[in-house]
Amino acid sequence: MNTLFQKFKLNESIELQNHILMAPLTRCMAGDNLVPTDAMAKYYARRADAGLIISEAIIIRPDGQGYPNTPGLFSAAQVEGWKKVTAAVHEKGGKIFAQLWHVGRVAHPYFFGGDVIAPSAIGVEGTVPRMRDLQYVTPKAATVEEIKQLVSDYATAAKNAIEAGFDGVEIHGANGYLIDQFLHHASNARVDQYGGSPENMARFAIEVVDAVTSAIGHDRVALRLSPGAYFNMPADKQDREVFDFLIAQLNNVKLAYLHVGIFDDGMEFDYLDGRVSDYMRKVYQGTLVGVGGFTIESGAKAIEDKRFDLVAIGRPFIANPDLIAKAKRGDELVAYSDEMLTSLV
Ligand code: FNR
Ligand code: 8K6
Repeated sequence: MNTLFQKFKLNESIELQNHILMAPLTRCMAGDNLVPTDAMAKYYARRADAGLIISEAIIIRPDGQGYPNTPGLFSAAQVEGWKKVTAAVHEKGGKIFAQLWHVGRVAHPYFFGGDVIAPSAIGVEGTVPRMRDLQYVTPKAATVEEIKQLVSDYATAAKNAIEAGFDGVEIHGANGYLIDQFLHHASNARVDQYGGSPENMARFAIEVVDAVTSAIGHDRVALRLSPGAYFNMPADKQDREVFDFLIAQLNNVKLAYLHVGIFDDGMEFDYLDGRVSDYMRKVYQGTLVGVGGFTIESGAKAIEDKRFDLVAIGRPFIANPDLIAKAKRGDELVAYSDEMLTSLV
């Protein structure tokens, strides 16, 4: 337990006040033109005593949107809106990374009026959450030129994040969204340099990481990955080789951290030989952030057992803006429930 409340040096540039991160949590509460609101600034500032806040996922460009009112980081007004959020967090002594997001094939033209692009023209079944009348469409396979543009747009969004006062960025490479779609056989059937082999399937992720680290420095860049394919994505045992290859490459990059993308870290995956966090710990040599169903106590234990270095907490942070203070006092936490998603407290 003691370790949890001690400082943690991510690298030469960034020191965290404790080992507890606020996990990225989409809240669908941005204002007109996807600009962050004052209520969002207050919401994040209330949680500034986390070691690091990872923002809700932020779309890097209009066609990255798949849910209503998810904030953006591609217009001047959005950057100005985020400045209020980061200033409010910094004023209370906190640190905040922007999670950079493009949903790929889970985007819906309803939001932006254009093509939905993805690695391959393979759609997902079903409808947009909260807007059940919007059926997902079959995406268009991105051309190589469009892929280069996407890489460059991630770098631009990262620069915008720094301009907006964020301490760094977490590239959202998890949970079945664009980057993850390149990494799994179920969504990537390309036969060019972006598909067909582990090296090719990992290329887009590596190009994004390279472009973003070149834009803002590797100390300020983190990445979230879901080798387990548990959301919007069926699992395929061939995916293992793709992640083995990608994570081996990442060992040379010196990212701020690598973050497990999972809802429940109790889940086991045959082709990963167990829990996704244990797999990532085995293959990744840098700082690993665990997540998925942890309490303060179980998170502390996992860190003591060296299963990962830092723990991210999601839903309990929605239910308890004062989670850190309560945890330090040993107070009981308010239980999370889905109804809490309707207001930003
Ligand atoms: C999430 N999660 C998530 N993950 C992510 O990478 N970007 C995001 O924007 C979101 N948004 C989001 C919204 C809501 C309402 C939930 C419940 C979850 C996943 C989240 O970061 C985390 O991995 C899981 O919630 C598991 O951690 P907890 O909640 O068990 O601590
Ligand atoms: C929940 C309503 C919020 C609408 C937007 C959600 C955007 C991302 C939500 C990620 C939730 C992850 C759920 C994973 C379920 C895995 C089940 C095994």
